[in-house]
Amino acid sequence: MTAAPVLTEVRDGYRVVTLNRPDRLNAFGEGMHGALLAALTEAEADRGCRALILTGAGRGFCAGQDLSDGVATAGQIPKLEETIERLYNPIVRKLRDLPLPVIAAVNGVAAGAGANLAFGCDIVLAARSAKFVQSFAKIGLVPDCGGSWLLPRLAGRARARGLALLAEPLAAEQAETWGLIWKALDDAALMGEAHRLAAHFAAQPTAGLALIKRALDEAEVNDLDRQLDRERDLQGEAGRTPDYMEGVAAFFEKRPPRFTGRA
Ligand code: T3D
Repeated sequence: MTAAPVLTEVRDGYRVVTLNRPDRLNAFGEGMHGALLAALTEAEADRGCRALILTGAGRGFCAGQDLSDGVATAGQIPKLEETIERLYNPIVRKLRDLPLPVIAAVNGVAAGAGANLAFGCDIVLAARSAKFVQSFAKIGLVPDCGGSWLLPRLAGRARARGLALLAEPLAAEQAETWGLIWKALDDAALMGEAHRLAAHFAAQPTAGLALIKRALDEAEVNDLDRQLDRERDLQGEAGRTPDYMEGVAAFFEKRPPRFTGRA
């Protein structure tokens, strides 16, 4: 029996989604794109799920597309645009739209689509031994999974071009120094910190956090005037959540807040 390509563990208030093809460094093979999208969609539908950890089984996080899938077989003309539209883009859009914080726990190498999948998460933690590789240039492809959009915004023009054109591995610590990820951690500390953050988020005002995500995403394309309008509207929405009332009440009553999250 073949193992499920994606595993989901339901914890108290959050979920852990694990890419599970360790013998291929969790490269995206047959069935894995759909399984990941389904895991994210199920997390979204579960109102008790208030944070998500995305990680990889074994020594890698994700090596991008499985290159042994036969698509590049001599004599065939691949239509990669179809794969991207059908398999990758829905995952990237779903990750962006999830109304809860997504923590990438990058346990090992993240290459190609795997690197950009990680960069698309809200909080990126990486083991010190992990590295990020924009492998695309090595095989004549273009950064996908949102990479061409994310890289210049995360790293700036010069570093984005260096990373994408040279396809050299970027060590986790360098990625932290350059602002591509939140934190590089000792390998043994990675999952503990990911669970600590997820448990923290599971007790926070989730609807408000989702509005923060939306505000920051929209700011990437808005000018200041448009963004001020959006802040007005999003703040209006946030102010109508029960968690806003609870947060203010807890402040004045000098007690910890009891947020209901996605209620
Ligand atoms: O095709 C489309 O649909 C378009 C979409 C494209 C999206 C993309 O992601 S394109 C980019 C695809 N990914 C790559 O090009 C990365 C290829 N892998 C590597 O460069 C290296 O494996 C790593 C830098 C990721 C890690 O190197 P290392 O030395 O730590 O491990 P390794 O020995 O190279 O790999 C271990 C095993 O995993 C090995 O198998 P083996 O020899 O033990 O049987 C290797 O072949 C396999 N593996 C690693 N990456 C892939 C893979 N098998 C299939 N596809 C992979 N992407």
